[in-house]
Amino acid sequence: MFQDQLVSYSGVQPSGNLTIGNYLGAIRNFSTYSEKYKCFYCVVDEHAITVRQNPAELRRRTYETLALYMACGLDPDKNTLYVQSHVHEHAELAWILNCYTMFGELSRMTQFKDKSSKHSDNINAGLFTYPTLMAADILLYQTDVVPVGIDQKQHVELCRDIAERFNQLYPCTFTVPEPIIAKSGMKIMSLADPTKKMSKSDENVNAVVYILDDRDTIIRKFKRAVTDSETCVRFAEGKDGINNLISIYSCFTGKSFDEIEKEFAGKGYGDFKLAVGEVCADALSPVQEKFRELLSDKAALEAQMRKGAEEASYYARRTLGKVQKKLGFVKL
Ligand code: AQP
Repeated sequence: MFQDQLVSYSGVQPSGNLTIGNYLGAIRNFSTYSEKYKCFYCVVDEHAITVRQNPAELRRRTYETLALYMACGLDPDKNTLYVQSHVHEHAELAWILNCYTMFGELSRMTQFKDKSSKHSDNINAGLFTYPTLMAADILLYQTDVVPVGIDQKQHVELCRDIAERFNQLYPCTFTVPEPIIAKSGMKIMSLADPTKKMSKSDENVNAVVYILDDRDTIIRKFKRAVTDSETCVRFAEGKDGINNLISIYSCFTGKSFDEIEKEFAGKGYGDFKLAVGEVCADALSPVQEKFRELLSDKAALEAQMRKGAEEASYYARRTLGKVQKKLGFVKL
């Protein structure tokens, strides 16, 4: 909480083209907090470099991610939208929090284990300490709620532990945040391997539906989605592919799983996959249109980045100053 206002904070890495997992699990839910909360939504470019990025692509995706935030309905007058590397307090607080985070805690993070097995040639210290930078992001703004997909829950829980540990030593420093996991869309799975999370960095482009995929591509990808040898559309254990498609259809239509099973009773997987593709394409079409309009004005996006960074810095400076004072750093 900052000045009696509840705070919502979240971020997305510009580490690839954003997917419907990022959209349904996170971005789409961000705007639900705009009325009651002071909201900070960040493009976390410093997190992205924990795996190797092509500089030109990272730059392009940073603009695109900001434009997508706005295209998905985040009004920059009601939400502070900014880029992480424009607010240096994130990196400074992360260093401090590293000194209050245990090696064993970081070693237990499943994302570190997954990413180090995927990038075994580059298991760098940043990949290991990613969660303390994420804790700094959240704690700088005295955040109350963090809307994320379920894969980030473990990191938010570690952030809570770090905040509580710090508060015990230096009382009343940080607000202890709660992760908010949307009931539907919390974990959208890969279309090629529905036991795996859909990820923007997946090398198989057919496993992933990107927010900016055109209608034909979206429908083609859903038609090719891996399912099972049955034909009946029903949510059941062991039917990971169909369960994933039912969840996606439910997210886009608001229908319950029961309603969906009734709607497709007597129809085959082909009809169902086409329907999932169509509702997804219909929902993304206005987002894509708005995105193209926003991206065509780079100067306006840069003005937005500047405004967001100024707003965010004001809050970040206050928290970092408080922390430095409590630690005993000399202020000139
Ligand atoms: N498949 C998903 N289903 C639901 N939510 C998801 N999120 C990511 N994938 C899914 C949520 O999106 C937000 C931003 O994620 P991120 O960019 O910080 O990184 P991530 O969780 O590592 O996402 P990716 O797409 O898997 O990125 P890469 O491939 O670069 O690692 C988070 O709230 C996340 O939960």
